[in-house]
Amino acid sequence: MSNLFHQKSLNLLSEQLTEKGIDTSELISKIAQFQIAVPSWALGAGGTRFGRFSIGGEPRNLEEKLEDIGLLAQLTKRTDAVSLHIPWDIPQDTEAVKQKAASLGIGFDAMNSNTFQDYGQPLSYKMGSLSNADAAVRKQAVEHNLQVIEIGKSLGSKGLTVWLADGSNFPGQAHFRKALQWTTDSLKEIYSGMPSDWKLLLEYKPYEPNFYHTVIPDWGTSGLICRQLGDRAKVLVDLGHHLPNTNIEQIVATLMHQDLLAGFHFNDSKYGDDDLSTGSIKPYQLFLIFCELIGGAEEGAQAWDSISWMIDASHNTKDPLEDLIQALEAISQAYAKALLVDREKLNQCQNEGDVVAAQEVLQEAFLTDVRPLVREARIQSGGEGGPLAFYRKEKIREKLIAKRGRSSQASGL
Ligand code: LRH
Ligand code: MN
Ligand code: MN
Repeated sequence: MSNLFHQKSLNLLSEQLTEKGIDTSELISKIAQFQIAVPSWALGAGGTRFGRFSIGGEPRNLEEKLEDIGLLAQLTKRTDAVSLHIPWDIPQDTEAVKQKAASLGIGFDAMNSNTFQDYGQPLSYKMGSLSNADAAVRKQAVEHNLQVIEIGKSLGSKGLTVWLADGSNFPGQAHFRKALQWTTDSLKEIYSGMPSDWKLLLEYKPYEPNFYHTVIPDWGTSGLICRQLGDRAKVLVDLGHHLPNTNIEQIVATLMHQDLLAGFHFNDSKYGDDDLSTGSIKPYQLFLIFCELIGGAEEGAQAWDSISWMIDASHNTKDPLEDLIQALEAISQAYAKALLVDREKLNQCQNEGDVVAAQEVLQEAFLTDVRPLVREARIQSGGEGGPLAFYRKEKIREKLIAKRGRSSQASGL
């Protein structure tokens, strides 16, 4: 897209928004400030337990993962942090990793522990980790999380994300109440091992890898546990971790109302935990989620800054960097559209029971083409107007393949 075309569309949109009493420059600066962390496991092709097909030029180590995120940051200006996963990303030389990240302008978002795989540790997690009937396995899993906290401390992270695969595949296999209690007790130990300025982000997921019962299947169970841990334990909403048609925006509103929302793992889903690109399936849902977030923050339910933002996706068929560019764009668009909602009018419609007008308010915002605003925010921050076009024009993947090889595989899902 030419610069002239961009300017023309931006001017037209600014005029329309000004007529509605919306300050365009304020919007642009809000969009520009919104930063979303990238997980270390999103940089390679994967996300499947079946065949894995390298895209070529995948990062071979943590330093190269940081380089990829640095590149994304440079092009999009929408990300400034990486979320590391242990043991996939154990830093060999912490100081060197910190320096490398700092030189690229990348910080360390929440750390992720892993007690859902066996990777050479003494006791197996086959029958669960924090919920395991064997106290020795629970102890090992707690200690792993405490080690992850230590690694995170040395890097300057301020959070621990826990996702558990714990559950059972057949009726009778597990004792529901005991499994929940053991999980809660284990998490209490982990929580008390966190520095006082850290938060614990507790994910939930209805099914997979267990298909009969999952110990933390939903936001309610996660919230119940968090309540027993302390104020710094909150619920992490991964968009893909819901049964089809779940009203996620309502979950977000309820969690904010209870000061229990830790943050997001952005992705999209058709059936289940598909880890599809954010906004590729249900962009309207994403917009409605942002409406609740903005409303909740403005009305004082929970501060905007207390919420963590991260992408959690992994693909087998797309160039991961191109996918991340698309995801960052989709998130920015949903946010920008939600900022356009006339909240006062919406409130009035709600109070008066004007259902039709309430829908109009939302549609008016959602159907606005906000791409010129998102593009302008990127340009003003020093990024590329069209990062995807730039990436392709500069043949960045080809350059990465030349440097790292055609069959390199990043550690991850
Ligand atoms: C599994 C999962 C989870 C992440 C973890 C690394 O569903 O995607 O959401 O946090 O893997
Ligand atoms: Mn997740
Ligand atoms: Mn997931």
